[in-house]
Amino acid sequence: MDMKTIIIIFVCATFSLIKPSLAYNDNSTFKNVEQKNTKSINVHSAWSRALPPITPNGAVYLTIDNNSNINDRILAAHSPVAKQVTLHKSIHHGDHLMMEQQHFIDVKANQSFYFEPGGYHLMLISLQSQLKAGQQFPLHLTFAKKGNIEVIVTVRNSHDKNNTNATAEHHH
Ligand SMILES: [Cu+2]
Repeated sequence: MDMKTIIIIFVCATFSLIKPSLAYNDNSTFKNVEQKNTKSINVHSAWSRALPPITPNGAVYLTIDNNSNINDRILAAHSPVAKQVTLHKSIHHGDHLMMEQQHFIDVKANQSFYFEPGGYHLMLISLQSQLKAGQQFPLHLTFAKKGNIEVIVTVRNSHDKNNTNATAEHHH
């Protein structure tokens, strides 16, 4: 493992040290992003697992269909339920399941990209309140070309049958 890899790998438990009282980022980064090709990318099937009280972090899973002929890239994500939302990939390092932060994620032309348990996910850092089953909240994705897309995330219990992609549990 080279030095660069060591630097970008971290465990999300680190974030439990961040006080939730810190103000979360405002949406000022959205203002410079133009809205283009509004029908070319479809974000759907967004869900998050219901969590016990005082759980510091959560994760969002969703599907992105890039129906255009243009490669695009996710640069950032935001949600009012968390202080910060980061792009993560779960990786196996020996016996350990770790999470590697991604600075961006490519969503190639005419392809779908899946955020799902055990793989890529959107990490909700420092939740502002408990995520309860049945609740819904907005999440904004910032794409390099498409601009901002808002998706509504539904909170589900982990035993719900709809969580069919839950092949690997992943602790935060
Ligand atoms: Cu993570």
